[in-house]
Amino acid sequence: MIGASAKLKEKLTIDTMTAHVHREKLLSLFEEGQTGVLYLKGAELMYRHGTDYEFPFRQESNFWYLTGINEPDYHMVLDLKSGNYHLLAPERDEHYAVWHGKIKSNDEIIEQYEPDILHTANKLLTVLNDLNPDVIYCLNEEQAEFLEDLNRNFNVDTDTLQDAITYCRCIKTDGELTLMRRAAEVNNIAHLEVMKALKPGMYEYEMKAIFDYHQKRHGLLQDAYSGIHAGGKNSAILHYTDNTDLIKDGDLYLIDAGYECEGYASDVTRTYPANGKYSGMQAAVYQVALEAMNKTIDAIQPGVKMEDLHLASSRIILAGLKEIGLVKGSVDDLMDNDIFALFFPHGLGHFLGLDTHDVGGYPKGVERIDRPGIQFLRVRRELLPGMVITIEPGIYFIPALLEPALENADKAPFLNTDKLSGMMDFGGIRIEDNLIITEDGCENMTDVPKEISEIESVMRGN
Ligand SMILES: [Mn+2]
Repeated sequence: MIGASAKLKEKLTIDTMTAHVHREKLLSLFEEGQTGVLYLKGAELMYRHGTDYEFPFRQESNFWYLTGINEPDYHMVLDLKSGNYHLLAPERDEHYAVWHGKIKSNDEIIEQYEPDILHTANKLLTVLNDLNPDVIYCLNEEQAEFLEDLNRNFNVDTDTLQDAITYCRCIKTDGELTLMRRAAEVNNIAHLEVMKALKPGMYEYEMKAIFDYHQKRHGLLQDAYSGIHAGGKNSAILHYTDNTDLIKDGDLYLIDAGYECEGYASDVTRTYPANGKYSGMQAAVYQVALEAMNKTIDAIQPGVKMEDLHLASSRIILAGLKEIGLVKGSVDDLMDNDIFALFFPHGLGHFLGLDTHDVGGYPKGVERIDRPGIQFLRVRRELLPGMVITIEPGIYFIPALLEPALENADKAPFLNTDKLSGMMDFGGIRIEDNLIITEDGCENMTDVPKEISEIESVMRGN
């Protein structure tokens, strides 16, 4: 562990080469001879409810992807004709230096970010007027309005650019994969430390504090999403983020958390017993979720569709629950009656990248499947090498779903009422890893114990 920590000290950034590769990739989607410019507005600082409390700055993902710049108030223009990358940097005065520190010189900005031409942001209108584009491609209506406020005569297109960048971001470049592996590597360490630390009588927020500490001491400062630290029945609340309750002996504890490395997310979930030993029913249900996990990962190949993986893992979950005696009937009948959605009501996984629920899950023209459970699946397309996805099957005992089902004449015949009515405080189990799709399967970046024997061994201190 000391060796691993030492190795992680070296700081990684989206280097200028990676941002350059991303711009070239985007430009290659436009036909030769096509004219016009691409315009992107970087993010601004955000404040809390009109006060001077600053939220930590986090660049807009598409802008970060194309520039590697994680500072506020920049703009970029890519000229399709010349291929020139114009960067517009904010003008900072001496007051800014007093409150926020040193102002970068133009030379420093050029050296760090390597634009073809650097301007100040107040020259945006002049730059665009000089380029005189027949069309300006921008990301959304808000940026279109910003441009039209500069000059009513601009011809602005909001359809093309978002699709083009989304297409690029679905297949990760080598530079991106390096950052994602680092985010995963630190997450592996933080999840293991939390697993070692858990004892009955700790509060959920103590687990969060331990998790956050291990991310931050390795230089990852921004959480990728609001982490879930859920004891007992809170583990069956899919987006539980209060993290306020006491974790008791006999409870399950579910942690779903990850940080970003230079914007690139990690998103990992584990579920284990507060007292270090799964009870009989906890172990039985956990083993079903784990089997769904392991078999899904084994089935991953380029060309496989996420919705097929989702349905296959739903079958495994139902077969396992039938084995334990929680559901009744043939797996085919259970599937036909959507019983899986009562226990596994979310999607099997999602793209991961600069956003935790990364872009591109639904290509144009592909709609969500109108069916319980799978309607929330965030990716519906064939997997291809270079995509990064999460796989996260779960089994939950959610009173809001199960109690009405036990009263429902169509669902109740498939459910073991005696057993299930005693499990409304059981909570839920989710296991989630982060995978890179490769030519012949996948690379699993997540290396946190998930077999029952491994977890119990870690929690015993062995
Ligand atoms: Mn996830």
